[in-house]
Amino acid sequence: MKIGIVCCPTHGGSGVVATELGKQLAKRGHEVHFFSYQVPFRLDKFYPQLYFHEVEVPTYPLFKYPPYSLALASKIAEVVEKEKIDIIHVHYAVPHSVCGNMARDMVSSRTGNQPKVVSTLHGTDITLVGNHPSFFPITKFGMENSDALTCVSKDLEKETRDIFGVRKQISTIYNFIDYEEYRPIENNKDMKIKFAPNDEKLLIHISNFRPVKRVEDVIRIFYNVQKEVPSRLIMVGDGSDRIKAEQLAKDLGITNQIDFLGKQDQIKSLLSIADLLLLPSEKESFGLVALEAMAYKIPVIASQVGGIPEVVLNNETGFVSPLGDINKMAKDAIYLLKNPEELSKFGLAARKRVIDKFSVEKVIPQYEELYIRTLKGG
Ligand code: GMT
Repeated sequence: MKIGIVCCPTHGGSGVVATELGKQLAKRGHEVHFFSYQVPFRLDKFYPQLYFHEVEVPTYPLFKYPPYSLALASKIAEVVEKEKIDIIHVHYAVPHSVCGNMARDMVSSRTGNQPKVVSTLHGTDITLVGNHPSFFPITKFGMENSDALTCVSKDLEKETRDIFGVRKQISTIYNFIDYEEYRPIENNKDMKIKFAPNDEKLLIHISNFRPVKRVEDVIRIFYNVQKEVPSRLIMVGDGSDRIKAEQLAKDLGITNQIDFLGKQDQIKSLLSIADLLLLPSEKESFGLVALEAMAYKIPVIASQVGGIPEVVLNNETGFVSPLGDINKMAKDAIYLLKNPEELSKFGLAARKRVIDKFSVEKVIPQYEELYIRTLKGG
């Protein structure tokens, strides 16, 4: 098949999933065309069968806000017509669903060909951005006029129905990971020593540091943990709440035990040395970072929100707790860190769960089947 993929190119789960999907589809012999305003950061080398189309947005003094969505729709239509693309697969509903619809309708009115639009909803496009009154009607329109809709968890599927009253079929297709690529590195001592010179336990948090990630909870959990277990914390990412997290660490007197690394393209080597992932988010439709950690045999301490319990099995691959229950999260973390056998049992179960349920082999065929069904009009 010839597949167009539209996504956000920056750090963030939806762009990562879209890019990894494109790479896997190309590996399986499909021709894949990416559309965005810059090369997605995970398209880090040359892949045969894979093309990138940059969307250029001209500025003009009349426009306070350059119309990216129009430029995107035009670019998709131009390339879809020229390359005879079958499927336009957009990731993140805002503004991509409606751009995909516009492009499809432009191609169809010019050529009579009818490419199909698949929209994958990722989370904040439904729960935070898309349901803002400014975007609600167009997000709903974009979804209802897509030829197929997918969500990354059952919980997000329910939220989409509850918030938008979407009645058409929605398929839940879970996020996935190439577990061969994300595999624990034994003996990564040189790396570990940089962060834990005295062989302390290492906790890690990776996110965009937006309010929804509750990074101050991460610091508070760690504060309780380090009182009981010699440990250090690695904070990866950047965003509006980083400053609050840094200030809190200072107020609690634990700055020396925390490394704020900022945004990192390569998280694999960091995951390979961590013992636990902290993910106390307020909302999380899936929690891709939990999957990445679990592939590295890292148990996850998370809040029981959104799609997280579909990924992290409580008391098996980690612990999920009521939102904001810092004391319980710290207690669970301490329990695992003080019991090496439990820690490694949870770690093994975590990687097994990734292989059993969220592997490339399990998930990519679900997208291929959906494309085929959609092309047949089903
Ligand atoms: O919140 C983020 O980390 C970014 C956001 C995005 O759209 O890039 O992530 C959303 O999509 C990811 C990939 O499907 C999910 O794993 C995240 O859980 C989801 N974020 C939220 O729902 C808050």
